[in-house]
Parts: sequence; C-alpha cells; structure tokens
Amino acid sequence: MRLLTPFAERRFIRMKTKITELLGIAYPILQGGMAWVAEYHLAAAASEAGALGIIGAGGAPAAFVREQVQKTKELTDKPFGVNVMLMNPEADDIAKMIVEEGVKVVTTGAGNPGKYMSMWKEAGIKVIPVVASVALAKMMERAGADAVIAEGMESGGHIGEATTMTLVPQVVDAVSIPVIAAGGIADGRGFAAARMLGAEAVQIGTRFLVAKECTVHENYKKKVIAAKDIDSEVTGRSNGHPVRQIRNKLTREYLQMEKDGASLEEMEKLTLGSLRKAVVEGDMVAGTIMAGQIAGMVKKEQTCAEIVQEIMSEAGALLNS
Ligand code: TUI
Repeated sequence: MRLLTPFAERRFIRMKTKITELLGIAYPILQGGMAWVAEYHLAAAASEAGALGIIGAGGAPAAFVREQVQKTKELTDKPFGVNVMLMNPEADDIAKMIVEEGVKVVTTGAGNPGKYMSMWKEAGIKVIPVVASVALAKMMERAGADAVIAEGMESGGHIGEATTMTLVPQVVDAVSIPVIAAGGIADGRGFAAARMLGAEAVQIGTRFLVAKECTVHENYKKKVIAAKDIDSEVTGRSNGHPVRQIRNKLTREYLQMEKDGASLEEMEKLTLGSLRKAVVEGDMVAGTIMAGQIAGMVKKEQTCAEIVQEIMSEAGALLNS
C-alpha cells in the first residue's frame, strides 16, 4: 500500500504568490488574451481551472467584446480579464465598456495604456500592461499599474526585441510591482524558470490555443501541434510591426515584399483580416497563424484544467527539489 502520493501526481489546490493574492486566483498562471482566439469559452474555462482567463479584444468592435464579457460571466463566477489591444480603432469604447461591465482585471498590449489608467484605477480595476522594455515597465509603474507582464520575443503575435530570459530579470530589477513572465513558456520547466528569474506568475498563450475549450479552427490547432522549434517567422520587422507567426505562403509573400521595399499600404492589403481568416475559416495558406516559438513543444489538445494541473505539478516538483 502506498501511503504518500508522489509529488508529481498530487493535485494542486493552490500556489500562493503576489499575483494570486492580487487577482484572487488559485494558480499564478494567466491565459494570454490572444486576438480572435481567446474568446469566452476559453477565458471561462481557464478561470474555472484556477488560472486567470483573459478575453482577447484584438481588433474586434466594442459591442462584440461586451458580448464576450457577458457570456464569460454566465459561465464562471471566478475572476477573469480582458486584454485591450491598443491599436484597435475602438480601444476607447472597449476601455469604457470594461468599466461599465465591472471587469476586474485589464491587460493591455501593443502600446501605452497611459490615457486609460486613471479611469480604470478609479473603478478599482487591476491594470496589468504588457511591456516589451524596461522603460515602458517603469513608466507603467509610475502611472499606477498593479503589475506588468514582461513579454519576450518568443511570443506569438505582435512582439518586441528582447527575449524572455533577458527581459524578465531586468524588469524585475527595475520595478517594485509584481512581474509576470510571458513568451516561450508552456510547461512546468518554463514556469519554474520564470520564478527563478523573479516572476510572480506566467502568462501562457500557445499552449492554451490548443486547449479543448478553445474554439479556434481545427486546422489552426493542427498547425500548432505539428509545428517544430523553428517553424515561426517574424514579419513586419522593417515596418515597425513585428508579428511572429507560423511560416506559410502568406509569410513568404510578406517577407519577399519587405525585401523588395513594398509600401506599408501594399503589405497591409495582404494581411487585412488574415488573422480572422486563419482562426475562423481555418485558412492555413492566406491566413496569419500567430503562435509562439514554444509551439514545437505543444504536442496535444488538453482541457484547461489538465493544462493547469500538469504545469503546476511539474513546476511544484522542480521548485521543491
Ligand atoms: O499585443 C501583443 N500581441 C499581439 S496583439 C495582436 S493583434 C494584431 N493583429 C494584427 C497585427 C498586429 C497585431 C497579436 N498579438 N502583445 C503584447 C505586446 N505589447 N508585445 C509587445 C508590446 C508592446 C510593444 C511596444 C507594447 C508597447 C510598446 O510600445 C509602447 C510605446 O508606445 O512605447
């Protein structure tokens, strides 16, 4: 008879860090607010699993995002967040909607959320901007952010220059608010490494993209699961909009246009609506298949609860050894 359950098989009830305390969640894991991908089914399931589920507003209209928030509330009474992609033309309306709907946590991406800060803070919302540099992290701390997500260029989608390994400890040293590590993290080893770099939590995108509860097109999930370590490509470096995505006909054409010095307008024509094309229609040829470099390690579809429990048990064993 076995009296003690081996560490790796134990079901985790919670792991306490500054971020679990700040957000009122069981595990220090945030599900990345991926544009078009992170809709209410995924966000609610991630929150129910004890992580922080996040709806990705991406480039969607404010009314659509409001509906996503309302549907998430119907599925979970646990905390969840909304990611505001600051290049969205309706970002102002989304920022206001978040206050009206009583959303508890906001993350932001692809810009500086300074102009919304006082409105969100007055409403008691926890504000967690994604930063890709020490300078923006410091600015966000001064502006009243509750924490920052330091996102390395291993991430999928819109990225900065620094890697997670270099960015996280430098941001940790530069600010007093808690730091969440993102980019290239998909298992307990990545989680434990992030904790060693000083992070109080991790944000995970790519592994949640293939979650059972994620409604992204089946072709997209298959593409991520089949991807190897070096199958992503960064487009847009030459025009200031670097985006990491899985290599396909679209990336080849885009990179060629960049080499040929095509205008931003021409390149935008090629990518207009292309993320939605991949996510909703499953177009793997002309669609933008955003995913992180860690896709090579993401090998199967699992429920959010399985993903969270597996990461926590692997990390728990490592951090206690
Ligand atoms: O925002 C992301 N990742 C995203 S957003 C997105 S939607 C999209 N669709 C089509 C084209 C482009 C985007 C897909 N993936 N991550 C957070 C993030 N923020 N990464 C990097 C940054 C960032 C970069 C520069 C934040 C601020 C910044 O500078 C701000 C400033 O004004 O100094």
